[in-house]
Amino acid sequence: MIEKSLKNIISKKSIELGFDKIGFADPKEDIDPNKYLDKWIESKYHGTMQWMESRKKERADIFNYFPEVQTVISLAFNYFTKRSSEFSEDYNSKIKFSNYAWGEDYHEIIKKKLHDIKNEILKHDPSIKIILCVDTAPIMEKQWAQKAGIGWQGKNTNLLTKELGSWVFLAEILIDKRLDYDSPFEEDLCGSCTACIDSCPTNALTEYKIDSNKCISYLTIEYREDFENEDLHNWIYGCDVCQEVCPWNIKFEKIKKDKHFEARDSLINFFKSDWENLNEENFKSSFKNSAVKRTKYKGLKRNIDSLR
Ligand code: B12
Ligand code: SF4
Ligand code: SF4
Repeated sequence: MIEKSLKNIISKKSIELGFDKIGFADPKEDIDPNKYLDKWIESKYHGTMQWMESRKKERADIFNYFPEVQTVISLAFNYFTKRSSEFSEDYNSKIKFSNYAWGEDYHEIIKKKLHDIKNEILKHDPSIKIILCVDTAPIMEKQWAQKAGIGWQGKNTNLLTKELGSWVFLAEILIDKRLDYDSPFEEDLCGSCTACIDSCPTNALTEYKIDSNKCISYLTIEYREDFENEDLHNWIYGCDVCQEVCPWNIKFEKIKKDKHFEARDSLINFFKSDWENLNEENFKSSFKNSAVKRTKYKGLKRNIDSLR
């Protein structure tokens, strides 16, 4: 039986919590008919991200992750407050720091919001089984967002929305209850544009495909070894180039009024003073509750030291 009122309850709560888009997908949708995930891993495009390989079966088939799932609820949260290039210009700095990581760790902020929606669902029906996902769960979030009607996957491989461009975090609520499904987003609105591919400083992109080994985001955040001769093009954490050049972002990006995602004071201070003064102690205090913890002090220092 399709439950009618719960979809409205969830949608209403998500808007109240600041989510910008929501959609409901059928888990039986085939998210990767051409087996691109297998091909991507066979090509070693995941680099040293072993976790992409080890949980491949779950990523490719959501029923291997949550066998009882009946609805995939996909959510998008706009985090855009400013462009990294403008932020650097403000401080006359050549250093660039990806805008998704300026404020609080989105994993924690978004997860809290998902918990609030979960409580609302349980108030309605305490028997519903629920799994909350944001980034780290072994599911393909962009593909589910497309199936839920939120947007399309562009040539830079990010999920783009018509209303806000690609500056959105994705999250999901998986439930063992059948709700009304939305239609997938079927259009590809990239058209003949290739701006992201042409602008990627390391040629990490071919159409709809990324080689992580070449991607600055991967190198600065996920790659743990010492660098040999990598050129980070002044990025010390993440990279926004393929999003900054995208015409959909240029036209539709909207500033989100959310203090959690604005640049934290310590980051502003580093830009005002000098990144070379970063030490283990001020790293710990400055990046508390920040996604930047992922690189640890050693990683961020390596990135800074490798700038040319
Ligand atoms: C691994 C990973 C990375 C890796 C690999 C990136 C990637 N594109 O996969 C690295 C470390 C490089 C990375 C970087 C970034 N990431 Co990341 N990442 C992930 C993660 C954990 C898994 C993604 C995944 O499954 N990749 C596997 C490959 C196979 O997937 P895919 O690229 O989507 O592949 C599809 C297409 O390429 C297509 N395809 C492949 N070949 C071909 C050929 C043809 C002809 C066609 C038509 C299609 C096609 O089919 C594939 C399968 O559907 C997700 C979270 C999650 N659980 O989903 C976040 C996620 C994708 N990342 C995110 C973000 C924000 C970023 C960065 C913007 C951060 C930054 N500013 O530095 C960059 C963007 C770099 C980029 N251009 O993609 C967001 C993206 C939000 C959005 N709007 O899309 C996510 C969803 C996290 C979140 N919860 O918000 N990331
Ligand atoms: S994040 Fe930067 S390096 Fe990675 S694909 Fe986009 S432009 Fe290229
Ligand atoms: S820059 Fe152009 S090709 Fe790349 S994602 Fe945006 S619209 Fe698509």
